[in-house]
Amino acid sequence: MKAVVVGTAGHIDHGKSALVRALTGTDPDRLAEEKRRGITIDLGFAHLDLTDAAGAPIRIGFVDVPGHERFVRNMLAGVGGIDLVLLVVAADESIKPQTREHFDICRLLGIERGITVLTKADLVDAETLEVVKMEVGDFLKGSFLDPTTSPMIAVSSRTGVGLDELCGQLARLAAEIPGKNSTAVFRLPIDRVFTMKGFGTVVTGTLISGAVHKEQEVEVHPGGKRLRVRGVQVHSTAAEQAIAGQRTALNLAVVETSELARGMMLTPPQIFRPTQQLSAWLDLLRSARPLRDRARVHFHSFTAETIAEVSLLEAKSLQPGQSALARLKLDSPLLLLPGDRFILRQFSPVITIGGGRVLDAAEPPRRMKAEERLAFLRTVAQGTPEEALLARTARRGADGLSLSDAVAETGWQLSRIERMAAEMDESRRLVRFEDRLLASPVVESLRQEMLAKLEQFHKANPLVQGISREALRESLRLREPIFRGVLDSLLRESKLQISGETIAAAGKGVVLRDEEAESKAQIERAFAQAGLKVPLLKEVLASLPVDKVRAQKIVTLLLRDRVLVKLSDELVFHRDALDALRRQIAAQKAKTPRINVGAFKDLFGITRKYAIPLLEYLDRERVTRRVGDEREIL
Ligand SMILES: Nc1nc2c(ncn2[C@@H]2O[C@H](COP(=O)(O)OP(=O)(O)OP(=O)(O)O)[C@@H](O)[C@H]2O)c(=O)[nH]1
Ligand SMILES: [Mg+2]
Repeated sequence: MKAVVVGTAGHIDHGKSALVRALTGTDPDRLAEEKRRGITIDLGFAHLDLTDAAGAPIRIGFVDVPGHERFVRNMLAGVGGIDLVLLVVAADESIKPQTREHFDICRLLGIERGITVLTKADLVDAETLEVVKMEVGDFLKGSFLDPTTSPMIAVSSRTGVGLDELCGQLARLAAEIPGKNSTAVFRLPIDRVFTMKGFGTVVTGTLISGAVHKEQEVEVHPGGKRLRVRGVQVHSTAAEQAIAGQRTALNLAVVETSELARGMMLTPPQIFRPTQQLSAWLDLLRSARPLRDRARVHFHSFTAETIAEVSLLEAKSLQPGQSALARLKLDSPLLLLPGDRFILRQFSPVITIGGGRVLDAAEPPRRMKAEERLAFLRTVAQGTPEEALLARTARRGADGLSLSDAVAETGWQLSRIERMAAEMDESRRLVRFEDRLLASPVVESLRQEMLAKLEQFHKANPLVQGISREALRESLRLREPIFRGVLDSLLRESKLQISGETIAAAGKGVVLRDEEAESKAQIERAFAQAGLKVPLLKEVLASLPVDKVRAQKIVTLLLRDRVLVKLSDELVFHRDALDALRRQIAAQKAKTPRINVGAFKDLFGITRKYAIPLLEYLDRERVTRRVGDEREIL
């Protein structure tokens, strides 16, 4: 059965409670003090079953609010979840201060549908009724209750006049109301806590989103306490579950009533965290005084209230009738989500001055610049849900937005976020890497960065086949799933290659190995064949198939391994050639124990340029010893 929640609104004594009783048979004023004083103090509840034009049943849950100016905060706790309002104006009094204030509150909360009910019609003559109708019609012009688009009905709760017409309009409007958001995670703002004999602790509220089941575990915000739902009642009837839009009572296991209070919110466990900082779109009423930056105000949202400090993000003050982006710092933490409406009341004297809509209640990334934050908030305020999700993803940069954070930031169900992400992945606006979402431009720059890192590595380490996976990940400072995702995307496009734990740029690793091995062999060969008549090092390097830097590296490696031996900046010999030299010199000793430079040159067929460094080398190696102009062979 479709369920719709209807709230009353209007000045004190204008007949709101009498109207609810006349419609439902239930007196919403349940407190002894209310009955004694004849006024409503706290919220009252009743329900009525109607059928729509097609004959389908509709259950109307009423939330009756107090009109007294001192109890506006109770009124605010009641109107948060309503679908439709009955703006009650007594025909014998017309518009009064709380008519205006309650009406302002309804507009600020974004309530879209309602009926204007002129009560106590039995107390005025037809002419007076017409005047009041005109007056009220003027007052409502251009609003969601404009009499040209929404009904205005004169009734008498005493005589019953107009009640049938009212029920007809209620059924018609209720049928028009779209089903509440059941694609969102369940949230129940608590409006009453009491003990029921034989049951224990019971909380009630208007379920603003999702569904809550019997035996489900719930979390209380703030505080984080976990409780089990022992029983569910919908509009006073036991049920297996309650769904968005229904007046809901939950019987909670093992909890003292003192641990729960109006203003707390129930949700599924381990999803949300209450916040003390939020960004919002603010609307200041025309009747309000200009709101200055840093003003302290009373903040009301659903059944909760606290004190907030307003930081205006675009100007030093906000003029009456204007709207602006703002950041609110709350005195106590509340669970709020984008789209939630709130009311602001002046600190003192306490009157309603404005309201607004939450845009973001998540901890914003620190590195965001002020103008980036404003752009983000504008996108969230005006964009489609897809654009908002994309903006939330983009602001997390290379960290990405985890799916669980996406749920916590939006209150949307995981399945909805996954579906949206899949569509946007398809249209290349974002990329999903395991449980994280990244904006496409971010992924593209990570891909470029990874390729640049590889290039850099190859340049600095020409002899190494590739960088180790871990070193590459650390140099990019990426989370594992994102690193893996970027790596895979480049691998799929053959922009890099992986062998075991080693990663190389495309072509680089393998080609590098071949070219270098080849070059190394070529150098060795060149020097081995040259014997002592070695070519100039720079000539050998120039003839190699690798660039100069890498050629130099290969030489360094050969020198380190003592395959080549360097005797001067220009002269490098192969180890075998030098060994042969030593053997020949040793053999020479038998013939002449001494040798001079000239004889040495002739013996090996080399020039002085080679002979001197070679003899000096032999001296160092203690193969020969210099004696005057000659060498003694040792
Ligand atoms: N004659 C007449 N009296 C009415 C009618 N409706 C309400 N009353 C009387 O007006 C007085 C106030 O009615 P309530 O229904 O308590 O008014 P209310 O708007 O709920 O007041 P608060 O909740 O305190 O803001 C009561 O004495 C009612 O009997 C009506 O249609 N005709
Ligand atoms: Mg009342």
